Amino acid sequence: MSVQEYLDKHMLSRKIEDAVNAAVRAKTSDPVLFISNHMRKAVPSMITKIKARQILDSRGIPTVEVDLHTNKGVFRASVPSGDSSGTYEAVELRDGDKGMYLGNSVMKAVKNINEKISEALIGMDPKLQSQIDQAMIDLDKTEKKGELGANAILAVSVAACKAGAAEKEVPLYKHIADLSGRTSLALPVPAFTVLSGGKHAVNNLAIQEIMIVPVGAGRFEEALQMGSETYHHLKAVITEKYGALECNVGEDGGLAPNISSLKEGLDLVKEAINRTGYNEKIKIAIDVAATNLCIGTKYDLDFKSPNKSGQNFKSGDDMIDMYKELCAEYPIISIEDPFDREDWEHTKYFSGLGLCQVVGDDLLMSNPKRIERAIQESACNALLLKVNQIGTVTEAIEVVKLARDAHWGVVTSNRCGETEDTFISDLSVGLATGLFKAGAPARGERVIKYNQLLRIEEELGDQAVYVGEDWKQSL
Ligand code: 2PG
Ligand code: MG
Repeated sequence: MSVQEYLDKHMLSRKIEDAVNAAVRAKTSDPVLFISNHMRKAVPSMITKIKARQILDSRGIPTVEVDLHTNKGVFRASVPSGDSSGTYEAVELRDGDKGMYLGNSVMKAVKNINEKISEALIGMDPKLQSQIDQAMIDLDKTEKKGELGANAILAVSVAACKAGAAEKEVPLYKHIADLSGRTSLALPVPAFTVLSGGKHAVNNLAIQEIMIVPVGAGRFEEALQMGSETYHHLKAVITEKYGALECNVGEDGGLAPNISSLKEGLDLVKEAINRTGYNEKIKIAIDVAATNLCIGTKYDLDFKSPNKSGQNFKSGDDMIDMYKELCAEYPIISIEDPFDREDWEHTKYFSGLGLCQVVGDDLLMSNPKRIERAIQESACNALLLKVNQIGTVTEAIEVVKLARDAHWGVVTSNRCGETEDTFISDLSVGLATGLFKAGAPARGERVIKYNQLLRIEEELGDQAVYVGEDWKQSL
């Protein structure tokens, strides 16, 4: 659109004249400020430009970043990426040209934003999140966003959400709460990954994450302190037991000593918690990511060992026995993906035992159809929300509603490949999800999300509510 067309479309020449006359009538001492304030109200809110680029994520792998311009400013968003991906997940568009970033570049997704998506969204009101998201879904026309790329669509969706908040002059978490029809906000309980294994770390531990969950903290700030102190105590415990060389970290910042059993890891974490003195206030959560261990109908707890002996294969029933024992011995409150994503029977059975919260990550892939099935079959009782598996802010809000209507818990999650974006922190507060996992309380791309929650808690002041012991069924 040319400048003249833009002015004509919004009758701006006339509005500028009105603003000048109003300034003269008001005898203002600062006519420029007066006229610009006047015009800000007169000019309809709209997206004026969208510019995407390729940046690197925390693993050094390309991802998409976008700058979305409106009359209020420039709003930036970037998208994460993870190890787990599956048939039901929205498509992450990668170029596949082995000569560029080993096939991982995302220039097609960038081009889709700079051309097709820009053309469709320029002129739209950034406050109208669902219309913006729908416009991209319509443009894509595929079920899993494979045409434009969910990485392209999500970057724009998140940037638009930030622009919408600015347009309304409210904090992002408040705008998100409004979009979902909520009035109450809550600071989630963080689940800090302190020990890493699985595909996230180079050690023999098959299980992906052992997390500490400070449910007994009074405020988020206190929870963060508990997380950080436990992490550092754990480093000391590992150093004493195995030597400092065992203190390398995994992709999400969790410590990654070369242990091979879950029990060994849990003992280390238990010892670290004991040293903090917080004891009962800190519980434990696990992400088994069992799809990665599954071979046929068996689970290989040695799946990373170079000399696989086949001695450590477990059946689904053996896994259930193992979880039963661990839940009796350690303060485990939540287990994520205890079985393969297609092993509905064992997941369902284990969930029915009611030993702890059972979270569906790879099981659900944040996909509404999978979630509906899991609700119907009572296969699990919590959703792991990964926004990039679904692809738009609107759809993320919808799946959280689905989970909440079923009285499930919700865990807002990061990905192993993260960026400097803190959107999920605001999302978690706006949707009052009970738990929030963003990796270790260390490493920039992880702490940036926890630090944002600190700021939100400070900003909310007396109004801040830390979910604490109510983590399971947040407000
Ligand atoms: C998970 C996530 C985050 P990834 O399994 O919960 O830890 O991992 O991003 O590799 O899917
Ligand atoms: Mg997981």
